Amino acid sequence: MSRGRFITIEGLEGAGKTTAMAAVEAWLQARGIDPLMTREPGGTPVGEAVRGLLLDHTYHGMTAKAEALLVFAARAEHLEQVITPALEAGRWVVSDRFTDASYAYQGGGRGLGEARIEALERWVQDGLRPDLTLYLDVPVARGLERAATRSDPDRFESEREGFFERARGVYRRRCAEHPERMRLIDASGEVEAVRRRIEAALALSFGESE
Ligand code: T5A
Repeated sequence: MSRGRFITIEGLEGAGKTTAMAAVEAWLQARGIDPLMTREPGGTPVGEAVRGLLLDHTYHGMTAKAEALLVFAARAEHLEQVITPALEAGRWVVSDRFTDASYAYQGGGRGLGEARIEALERWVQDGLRPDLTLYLDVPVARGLERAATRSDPDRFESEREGFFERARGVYRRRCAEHPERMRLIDASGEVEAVRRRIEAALALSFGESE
């Protein structure tokens, strides 16, 4: 049996990842593929508990290193218990965020730098990378404006714009550095236009599955 494919969706707050997840799922289902839809941080009982810690305002002063280690602790659990077994069983997996978010938020936003994230990635992932990453790019102010329609901002959503500008810079740079895997999708327009761009990127990568 051939290994399944691994797709990840990335973007700043309010980029439209929720909408993109639904578009990717529908595109795959229309081609007879039943993907496993999951998210990070999360996807397992331990991962969801870690997500609670990461998003909770109570832990406002959490150190950058602790934050990075928690994110990767959740990812280790997610990989061993959910992602790797599914891929090995031939199932396609779609994750709302993965390691590019650690490069952007902890490496860029928190200033830990690329090398530390790379070291954790090597240790925890043992060579596993997504087959395709769709990065939804929106100007920081527009994303935050969209996210602000929710009543209760989480610990990350309460960060200043500079944090998100650094994270966006890392995402955009990574798209340029990894063109074989990462696609930058302009997500600043209407939902329908963004959906069409996502479908075009999927067709380009997995055209043979159509
Ligand atoms: N994190 C995560 C790290 O720091 N390191 C890591 O390694 C990982 C994996 C939680 C946090 O964890 C951090 C980053 C995050 O801050 P999350 O819940 O996935 O991760 O992150 P959020 O960004 O908070 O999720 P959001 O729900 O805010 O973002 P979405 O999913 O991109 O936004 P969405 O789709 O809900 O859209 C927000 C609003 O905008 C509207 C929607 O209807 C909605 O109201 N909208 C649009 N409006 C106009 N035009 C469009 N094209 C629109 N698309 C969406």
